[in-house]
Amino acid sequence: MQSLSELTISSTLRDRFMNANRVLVLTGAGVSAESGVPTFRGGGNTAVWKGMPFDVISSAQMVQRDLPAVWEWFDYRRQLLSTLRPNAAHLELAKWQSRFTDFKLVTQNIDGLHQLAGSRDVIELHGSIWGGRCTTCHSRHEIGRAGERADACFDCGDPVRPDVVLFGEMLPAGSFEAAAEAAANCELCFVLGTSALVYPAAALPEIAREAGAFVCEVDPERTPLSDLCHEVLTGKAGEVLPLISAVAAV
Ligand code: BJW
Repeated sequence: MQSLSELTISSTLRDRFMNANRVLVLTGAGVSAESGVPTFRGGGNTAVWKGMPFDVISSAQMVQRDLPAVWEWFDYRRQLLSTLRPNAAHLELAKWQSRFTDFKLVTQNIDGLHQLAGSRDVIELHGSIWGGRCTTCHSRHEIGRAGERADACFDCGDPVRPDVVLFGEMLPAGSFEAAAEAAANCELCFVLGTSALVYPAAALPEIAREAGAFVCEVDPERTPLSDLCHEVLTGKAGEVLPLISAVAAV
């Protein structure tokens, strides 16, 4: 990884950043890493819970087979999250929303840290850890910061599961469509802290690029999207984003 002092923000990116009206940002787990939230992948590692890889415990099959175990994993992560704060990347993105005429923040993260930093109208493609939904009637149940949650649905009494999107499950109605429309219409697209392995989220920068947007990735590691990007800034989001703002302020 380049050191921050070696990182060059091109004059093209600076000009695009200064002049863009329509900006789309796609974030992934790496944006919350500096807050202390573990990523799923990266550095050759895979997140594991009690010996189970995350894609086993965070799967639709596990919800069917052992819902209490799934809740245990999500309760543990909510407890951790309740002690964590937004980092410099979340705070910078919250500032960007008033900088551009049309700013859309799309996240794969379920942690709610963008909203805690002050971002509004965030499109949460993979749901929220702060919600549950009924396995039968799909009623939604908010989970408070203190962690209190219902095991049984208030409406029909059937089991409640985490309101997140697991592999093979559909994204929340309309969320990808809204994100894809923003991608097709943006002039500048940032891809931040995602391994870009999970679809359909990883298709958004492809849509933006195809529609003529300038695409910039910020990540300490290269990803399958790096070659598609006009600019790749190798570094941590919490360090690089403030630098982009600073360069554009000069
Ligand atoms: C830093 C950093 C720092 C570190 N600063 N960066 C097309 C092709 C192939 C497959 C499919 C396809 N379309 C659909 C699929 C199937 C599947 C899929 O994509 N599979 C692939 C993995 C092969 N997709 C789905 O199933 C999706 N549903 C769907 O498509 O429905 C339609 C459908 C239904 C039925 C049949 C067919 C179609 C749903 C995907 C749901 C993903 N869910 C999870 C779990 C959520 C719950 C939980 O949290 O437990 O979402 S999986 C996990 O991965 C989580 C994340 O949101 C997601 C993405 O991970 P992300 O954010 O990229 O994190 P990491 O850890 O992978 O990467 C971190 C990055 O940060 C790294 O690059 C680091 O270097 C970097 N980093 N520090 C900046 N400081």
